[in-house]
Amino acid sequence: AMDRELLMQKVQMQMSERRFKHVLGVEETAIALAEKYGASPEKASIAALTHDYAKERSDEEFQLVIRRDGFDLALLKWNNAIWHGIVGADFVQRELGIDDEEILNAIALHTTGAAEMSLLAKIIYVADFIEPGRDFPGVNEAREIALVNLDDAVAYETKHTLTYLIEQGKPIYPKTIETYNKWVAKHI
Ligand code: DGI
Ligand code: FE
Ligand code: FE
Ligand code: FE
Repeated sequence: AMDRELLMQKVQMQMSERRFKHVLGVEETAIALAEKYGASPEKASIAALTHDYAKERSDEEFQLVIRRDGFDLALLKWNNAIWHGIVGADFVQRELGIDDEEILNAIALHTTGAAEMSLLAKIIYVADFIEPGRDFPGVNEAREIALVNLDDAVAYETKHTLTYLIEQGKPIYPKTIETYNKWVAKHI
């Protein structure tokens, strides 16, 4: 397997300095959460370093890969926000040779979450939201919750993101709604 230094170089080459700084913030946060909640810090590091690997690829490249690699063609109606995680995991596997299914799944789910999430997937989802470079109303509350209960942090982030998307009149990807129903909505 590739060492961390080489992986960092390969990731850095794919993105702006600003985004790379975000990635390093997600890594630092994900390792801390892994240590706190009993996940592998090595896997947290790899998943964090690669979670936005494909974010600066063109729409045309995503569309080509969705058709070529057998993704659900309903994805073609969406955009980079949704593609860079779900389809981005495929770029990480093919171009970086990362085959760990738990890491690939955490990358795939990092934007939308899911009803079923591994500990590592929750860590990457939350670390992406609270890394030190993030600055938005509510981020400090999210950071405090993440120190206490990871599932509560998943719920807080999901509600915050969905509320923001709805306020902006954005379309909601079905998996985002599944995440809301599982982690936020009260049982009937
Ligand atoms: O890649 P990052 O900026 O670090 O963060 P991210 O991958 O969590 O989110 C990328 C964008 O995706 C962010 O602007 C919020 C947006 N997003 C998340 N869920 C949905 C969504 N956009 C739409 N339209 N629908 C969703 O369900
Ligand atoms: Fe992302
Ligand atoms: Fe996120
Ligand atoms: Fe990110």
